Amino acid sequence: MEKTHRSGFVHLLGNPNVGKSSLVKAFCGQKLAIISDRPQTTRHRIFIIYNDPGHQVVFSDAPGLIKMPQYMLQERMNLQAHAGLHDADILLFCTTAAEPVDPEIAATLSRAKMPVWLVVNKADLFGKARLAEYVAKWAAVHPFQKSFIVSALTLENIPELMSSLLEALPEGPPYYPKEDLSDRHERFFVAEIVRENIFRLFHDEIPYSCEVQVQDYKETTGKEGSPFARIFVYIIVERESQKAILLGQKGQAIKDLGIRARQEIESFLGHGVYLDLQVKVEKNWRNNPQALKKYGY
Ligand SMILES: Nc1nc2c(ncn2[C@@H]2O[C@H](COP(=O)(O)OP(=O)(O)OP(=O)(O)O)[C@@H](O)[C@H]2O)c(=O)[nH]1
Ligand SMILES: [Mg+2]
Repeated sequence: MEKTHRSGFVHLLGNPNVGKSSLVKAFCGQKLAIISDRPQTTRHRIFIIYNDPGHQVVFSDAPGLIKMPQYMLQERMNLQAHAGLHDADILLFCTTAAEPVDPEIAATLSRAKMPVWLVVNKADLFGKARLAEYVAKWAAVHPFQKSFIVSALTLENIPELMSSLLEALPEGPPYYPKEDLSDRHERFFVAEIVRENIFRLFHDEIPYSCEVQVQDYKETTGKEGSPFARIFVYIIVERESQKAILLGQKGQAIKDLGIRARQEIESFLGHGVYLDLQVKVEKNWRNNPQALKKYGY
């Protein structure tokens, strides 16, 4: 008799910066979604797929909830954050003990049709008593089916949460080919790696004003016939002053960005890369519906 196979969608909902993308990395044992120490890093909902012989979990990583959107891009990000409320098998409400217990979020959770689990992340940063108290506060406003106190950093309780997920998923065939790691292609992750490095190298509003688009991606062969890619990327900013900051004095800033991003793209793809970065100004793109559509928001 054939062994049972379980599969399903697990959506991560929560405030910005609580560690949703880091949790997906911890669940899957490898990093695909970008992570930074600043809020609003994730902009698109993406599926990251965990596979083992008996299971397929499609994790839906999404932007954090933005309470008062300041521009249209943030409104689109909120739509992405909520999208999993319609189609997930299990909803993980992700938070940390530093986040307020928010009645607005509790109301959102109460509308979810699927089981909702509480995941209190960054346990490494808080004492046991404070964590227990925090879980009790949330339990008083929402009847979570299960609660976990975890750390995506130290992996505390991550195996326990993961095995509970595997057990809870419905029986069924895989949704994606078992070798797939994501619903997104390499081009998407290449652009994300550039954006992640913009978060690391630039401050204030700069990372929030940038959109990164792969313009051309040519797979060729390098020396001795090894695979090689020539990748041309546009970084779109809203103003000339932002372009000047990205370029830096004598182009030094963009050069540093290019070196770091190329190294990471090479290790992601597993082969050599030529990376060309160009900065373009598209005034007010974050509030322009056509631009947002063009950039996939
Ligand atoms: N100490 C500690 N830091 C963590 C933990 N999990 C994530 N972080 C850090 O928290 C920051 C935010 O992590 P992300 O995974 O980007 O958070 P996110 O919820 O995906 O953020 P957005 O995409 O902006 O909504 C990063 O600096 C992570 O390294 C944890 O368990 N402990
Ligand atoms: Mg994220």
